[in-house]
Amino acid sequence: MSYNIRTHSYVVGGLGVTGQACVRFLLDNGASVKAFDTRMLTDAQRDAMALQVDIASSPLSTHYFDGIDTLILSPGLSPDIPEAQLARRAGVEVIGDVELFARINDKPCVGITGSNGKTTVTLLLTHLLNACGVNAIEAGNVGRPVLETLNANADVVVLELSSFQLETTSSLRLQGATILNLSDDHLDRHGSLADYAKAKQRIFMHCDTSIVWRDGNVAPTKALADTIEYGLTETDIGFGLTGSQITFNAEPVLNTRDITLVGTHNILNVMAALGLCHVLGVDVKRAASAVSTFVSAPHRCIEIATRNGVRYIDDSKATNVGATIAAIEGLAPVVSGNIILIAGGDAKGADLSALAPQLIQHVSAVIALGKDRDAFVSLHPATHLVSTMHEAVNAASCIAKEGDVVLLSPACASIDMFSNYIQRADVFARAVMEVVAA
Ligand code: UMA
Ligand code: ADP
Repeated sequence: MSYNIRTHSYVVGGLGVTGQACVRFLLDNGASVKAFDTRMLTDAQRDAMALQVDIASSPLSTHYFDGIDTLILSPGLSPDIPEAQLARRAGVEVIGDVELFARINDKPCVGITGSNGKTTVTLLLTHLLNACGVNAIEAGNVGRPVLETLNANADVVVLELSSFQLETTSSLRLQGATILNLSDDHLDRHGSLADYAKAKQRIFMHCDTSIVWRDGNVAPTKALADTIEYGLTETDIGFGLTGSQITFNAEPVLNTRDITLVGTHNILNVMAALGLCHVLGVDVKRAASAVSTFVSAPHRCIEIATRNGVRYIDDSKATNVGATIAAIEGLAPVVSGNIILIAGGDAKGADLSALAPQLIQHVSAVIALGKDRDAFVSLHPATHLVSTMHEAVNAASCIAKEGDVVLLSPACASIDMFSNYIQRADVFARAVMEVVAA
């Protein structure tokens, strides 16, 4: 370990999953550390964390950063918050946990970012590598804090990286990396799509091979040693699609019938994961043979019930416009009736009008709820405004006929009405079960 933690003194900003992992790691390695959370923590929360450090709340004293070398900021805290500005004025460097990981880690890593599909590709790639005998572990935005992989028994670390994490990372070496796609998201934090894209591009700063969607808007803006392209058209180079056959350098590797995930976006996800397998020296055909045994993470276009020929689909993880477009386009070709969409929530500053073409072409009615529900009224003539998820499910089931799909794919975050997308999905599922049982 050439970067010596013991000789540095740290402040950890934010005490969620990331912050707690940082404090534990730094203490375990003999560093000097204290922490702050800009929200007022209760004694019970402090006790639950069981962290043996001094924890401050906002506002921090003017001299809080005296004698400190490094502020490790949790991804949910913007580098522009007053506490980070105070640190910078005191000459303290501001980094994230992924940067600290990058300075210490010696395992091969690959990185995955994008507006949508990160978790799917991260988990799929980890599954494929393990199926091929490579001991891989997933970490990052997917949920496991990256520092927890440093002592893990693994040959490869598969990193899901959010724009928040990339913003505070500058020396991460990656054998391969991909920006899967880019659509409006987190604009309330980044300000503009251009700045959001700039944060995502940081994944390629020290990367050997990029995996690039041929028809996307996400190629690296800097030259890399190597690139593998993929897309849904026929090609002799990289990944392509000939009929239902996925090819790699013109060789058939997988029939799309063997992909259990719904929608064409998931064919792209499979190609991206196979591209990263190739970068890691794993035979693509062998990896492809394990795709059929991958089980998707919940709340991503999963059918949860059927009643009178109406299918109810939970895509609560669709927290932005790009994901909802993918769900509608993926389902439209396989739905015999209409799609009735339940959507709305906190649009995070995004322009929802990008949804209009898919709504008009493929959706018979929109049931809108949440903070930004009114934005749907101008996008579809049959928009019904409701106040609760139960009302939404009841309204949708009254409209639905045999062959239709009731799709929860909100295009918005859930935090205006629920604690997270999982709770939103749970409330949806409960309401659906009531309708199904009635
Ligand atoms: N806090 C403050 N001030 C604030 C906001 C938060 O002090 O203004 C404190 C909260 O009181 C809390 C802590 O910060 O104690 C929460 O920190 P955090 O928001 O960074 O969340 P973590 O629990 O550390 O989880 C983070 C990621 N969360 C975010 O980026 C918002 C998790 O991604 C990730 O799984 C985890 O690190 C492990 O790496 C979640 C996420 O929503 C899934 N990511 C976004 C997304 O996918 O769209 C980017
Ligand atoms: P992320 O981790 O980037 O949020 P997930 O894999 O959790 O991505 O999927 C989030 C949402 O995006 C789900 O609704 C899913 O159906 C959709 N999705 C998955 N892959 C893609 C893709 N390649 N393009 C567009 N939407 C996608």
